[in-house]
Amino acid sequence: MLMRGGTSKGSYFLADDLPADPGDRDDLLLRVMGSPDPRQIDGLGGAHPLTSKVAVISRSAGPEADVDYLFLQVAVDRPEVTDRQNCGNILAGVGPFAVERGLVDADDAETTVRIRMLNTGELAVATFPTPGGRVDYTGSSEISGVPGTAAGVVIEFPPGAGPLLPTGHVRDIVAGTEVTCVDNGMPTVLIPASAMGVTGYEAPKDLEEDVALAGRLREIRLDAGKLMGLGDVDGATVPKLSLLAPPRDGGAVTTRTFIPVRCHTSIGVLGAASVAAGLLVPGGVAEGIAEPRGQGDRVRIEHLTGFLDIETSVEPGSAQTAPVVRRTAVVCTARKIFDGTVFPRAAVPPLEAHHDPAAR
Ligand code: NQM
Repeated sequence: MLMRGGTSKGSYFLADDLPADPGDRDDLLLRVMGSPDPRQIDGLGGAHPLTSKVAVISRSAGPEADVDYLFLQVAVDRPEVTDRQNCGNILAGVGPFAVERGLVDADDAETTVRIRMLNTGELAVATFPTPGGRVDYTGSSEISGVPGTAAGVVIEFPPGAGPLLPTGHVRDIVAGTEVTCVDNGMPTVLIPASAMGVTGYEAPKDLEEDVALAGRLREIRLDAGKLMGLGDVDGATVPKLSLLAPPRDGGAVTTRTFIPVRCHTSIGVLGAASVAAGLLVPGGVAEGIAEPRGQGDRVRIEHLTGFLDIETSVEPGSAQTAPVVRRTAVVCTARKIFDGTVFPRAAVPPLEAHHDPAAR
């Protein structure tokens, strides 16, 4: 099933319909999506990391969840499929897909699905309308970056087990730049845009074409990845890098987020949850840039195409104790676009002719 999840688009599969061996599965998914090819012309992928995504869903093995969700990022220009990151946007379609495929019985008005996110081991709880026991994708919820309105999918994230500040510090100096490394569902490095010599209000294209900026961001990512306990992140899609600038439209902060090479046209759900929590930690690099207080638990993250509201609260910690996230929630939307049979192409062509690092 092809679905829009939030501001991303992906192919959703039942785990049983894919090969059990991860190597065989990934080979099939590359051919399904049309990778490697900067245009993904011969597959379902949309030639951008945000539209080259896969969800693999099954009944949950454990009692604390209804379904298990594995997110796979299919690289656009390289023959690579990775489970090293989660995706909160594609997550928005998981509950509706589980009902559509009969993995979960729908209730009469709305249905709540408990989802084990296999990439991180964390749980998410999604609630969405199912009048008469069928998923209704229509509604009045609007999210920036998606035209029109749709049914809201309310997603609650119970507090995760990992530390909010994976380096143990509220600030670190990486590659000569002061940053805050944070993880509220997505490992993310917060960087003042001004420290990179940009305003933070630029269009993605202008930022992506800045070769000096790309070099500095790469250095920061490699060093921060080690400090965050992620090991060698060369070629990995995490950590994400969020450039921060003062808000311009009544929100808490403006962001431009690198995922990690292409610049996001909005922001990922878990990326935004991490930025929001990072703004609330006293002493972080967002101080003096962001204005996160004053709207209850709502932290409005501005981005290129609008904003994303994250509900989150953080217990600040003390000299002896680390800051802890109390709760995180978001309203997202999703839509079934197509349900049918995909015909994967035969074989992946030679790499060299298709290598375009900018398409990652
Ligand atoms: O952070 C893009 C997206 C994402 C991830 C990315 C996401 C999240 O917008 O939860 O949703 O950061 O690669 O789909």
